[in-house]
Amino acid sequence: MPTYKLIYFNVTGLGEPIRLLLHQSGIKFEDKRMAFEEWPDVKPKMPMGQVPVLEIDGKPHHQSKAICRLIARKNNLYGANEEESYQIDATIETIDDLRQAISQYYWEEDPAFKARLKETALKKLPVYVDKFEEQVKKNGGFFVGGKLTWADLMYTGYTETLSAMTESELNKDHPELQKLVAKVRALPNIKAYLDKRPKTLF
Ligand SMILES: N[C@@H](CCC(=O)N[C@@H](CS)C(=O)NCC(=O)O)C(=O)O
Repeated sequence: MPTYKLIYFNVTGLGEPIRLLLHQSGIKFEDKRMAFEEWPDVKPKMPMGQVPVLEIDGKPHHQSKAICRLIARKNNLYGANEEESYQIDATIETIDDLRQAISQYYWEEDPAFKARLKETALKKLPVYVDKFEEQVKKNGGFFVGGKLTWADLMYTGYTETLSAMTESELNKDHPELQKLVAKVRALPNIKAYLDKRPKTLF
């Protein structure tokens, strides 16, 4: 059995979809949650100076979505055929476009630029969430193919981060998305993790 160690900060962010995928797949892993003060020492040791990084038998794997794909492919969470995998990829990239728009304004320090980025992101947000709602409704309560895939896990993982960053409930007035997230959070392995997960800012 390979050993797994996920290195990230003590937040949900880009690490959470990986944590959800590992838990859902029944893979035991060390969930290393660095304090921000540890980062200057760790950064030079990471492949591209960033996290999350998943070490598998000590070998570092970087880029969160590439890590998710690796786990999803091995654990039947990446669609039944190439077309479904494409649908999952397209969904993931769209969800991530929204995350990036929100995260860019959240972390921006220049007040004027932050306000411009925020305006753009908050215009995008309802359009995207409406589309996601339609997609889940059309696909039997999941993003793709009427069954659980890593798109559902990623969206669930990002829901907390994006709600915290925008200081609003991401899925407010979107019952299909609320049901999807509740369903994912109730999966036995995921629920067991969420019940004992450290409380964090986001
Ligand atoms: N595209 C990369 C982005 C990684 C990234 O931006 N990581 C941030 C934390 S969320 C980071 O390491 N920040 C610290 C730094 O760049 O020094 C991924 O998805 O893994």
